[in-house]
Amino acid sequence: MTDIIERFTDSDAKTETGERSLDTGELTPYVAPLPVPTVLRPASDDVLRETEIALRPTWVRLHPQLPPTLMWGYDGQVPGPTIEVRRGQRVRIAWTNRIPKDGEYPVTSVEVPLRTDGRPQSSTEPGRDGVEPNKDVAALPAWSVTHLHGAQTGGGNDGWADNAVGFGDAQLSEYPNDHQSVQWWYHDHA
Ligand SMILES: [Cu+2]
Repeated sequence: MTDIIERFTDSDAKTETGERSLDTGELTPYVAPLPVPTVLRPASDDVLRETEIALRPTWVRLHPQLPPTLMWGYDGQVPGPTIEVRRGQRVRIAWTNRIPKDGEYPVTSVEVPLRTDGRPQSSTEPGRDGVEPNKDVAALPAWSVTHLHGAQTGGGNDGWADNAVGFGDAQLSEYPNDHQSVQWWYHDHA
């Protein structure tokens, strides 16, 4: 179950982590229902009216046996809402960055040394193997850019990885949707 935890404080997170993650072995499969995202249907009569989808930090339980994980969720949801349109229905989405400037960066980057003693590389194992996180990555501002994977779009709407959108700013993207029926996914490209 993708169970969104609201207003999860830092101390709560540490307690959860301490209680649950350390003694977690194999995860039990098929215990959580499939999460079904909410559906957005942008108005079809006015392409100029944008639909705003805001990226916000949120704590998500990815499995009942795992502690909550900090993620950036579209409209605070993981997965984000499904945008449902008809063929040829052009829409504009305002992907807005609502991640606080001083918010925690939900990515931990480490450089783990290669093992030469014959054991499997530690990159196949959970955890950091005692290595400190990369401070340069941790200090990055929480910028975002959203890419609609597979869509045919104008270059300015595509969500190139370098098109950084900072706190409070919006990435305005237009999608012509002039193609056969398909299911695509959007994701942060930062
Ligand atoms: Cu992609």
